[in-house]
Amino acid sequence: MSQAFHPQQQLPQQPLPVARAFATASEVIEVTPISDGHIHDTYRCACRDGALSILQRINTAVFVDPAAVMRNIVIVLSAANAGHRAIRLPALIGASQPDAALPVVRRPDGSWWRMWHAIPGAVSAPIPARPREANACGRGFGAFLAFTRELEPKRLTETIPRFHDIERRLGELADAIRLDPAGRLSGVKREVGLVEERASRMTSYFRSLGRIAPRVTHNDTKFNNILLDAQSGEPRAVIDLDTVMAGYAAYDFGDGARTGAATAAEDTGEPQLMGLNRESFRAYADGFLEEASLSADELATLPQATAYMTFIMAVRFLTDYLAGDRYYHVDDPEHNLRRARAQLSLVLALEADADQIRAVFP
Ligand code: GN1
Ligand code: MG
Repeated sequence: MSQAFHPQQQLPQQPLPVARAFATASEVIEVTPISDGHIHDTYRCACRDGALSILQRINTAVFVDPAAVMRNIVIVLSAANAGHRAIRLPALIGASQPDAALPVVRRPDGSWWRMWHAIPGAVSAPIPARPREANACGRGFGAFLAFTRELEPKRLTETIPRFHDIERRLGELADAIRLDPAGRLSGVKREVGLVEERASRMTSYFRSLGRIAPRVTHNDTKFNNILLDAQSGEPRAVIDLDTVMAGYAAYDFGDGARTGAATAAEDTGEPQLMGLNRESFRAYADGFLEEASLSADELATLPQATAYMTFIMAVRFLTDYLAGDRYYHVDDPEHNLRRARAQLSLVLALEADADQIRAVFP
């Protein structure tokens, strides 16, 4: 186990009593941890009537204004209930004794918890994905953008400021390099060099996005944030609404392709196996464009979007590695380094495939 610092872990909480403070139709009888996400603590809850729900302790070190996160989600869900959507969103279960306007349970130790209905028969897509799953993923995230089109981005709070702004992320990397708080810099000279060589190009790309009107985007379109129907493989639901806020279509397109058209997992220990599955990429892009109906200006940003999102994740993982694993959950002390290396391998592969990528777009 790593010695990573996770502020939440200092205050162990029993999830079962918290789960029972939500208004489930019948009593929660079993709570099991799920280790999928990198941010929150997540549990699957089984109820006496057989229903399943998902309990999450919100990571308030990452989301310092959890009320704003929940307000954003409530706005997005009520817009979803109002209609025009081809994609389902998960539904929240409120507290049985709501102490506030928000569907959360707050504990005296300062922790914030929320609960979702599980979506029966829906599964996350495997990684690496086959073209068919990549296409479903593209359609699902594309449909999400089509649905949020009507939502005014100013209604949502920017819960993590400058989330996909590479200038912010490069600044944080520079701080980590200067301070080297965990004494890990000497082992990552090559990775730092790869980042530095690309920094100004990525910054120009980011600045060019500023010429487009922001819209409401999901901002965390990792492949496992879409659920597919276990039988038909059709996109069923888009989950993880924490970072839904103003952004650009390029963010959602790029992060979905980063994870859904890659040949290996985000944290593969064999970065030489990481690359672009061209067939999955084409299938993903076709699905996304079929549903999203983007403007010509937005379309023009997509060929570089996957490399941009992959690069920003490389920078963030490398920064967290240098910082001593303070942000992402890690399985071991090398985990963030594996993630950073795998993402950098993918950046190199995307550069090598730039012509083929460009040819996918109209
Ligand atoms: C985090 O919540 P999760 O695990 O889907 C992160 C994303 C990264 C992702 C990398 C709030 O996403 O930005 O792309 O890890 N979320 C936050 O796997 O930082
Ligand atoms: Mg997330």
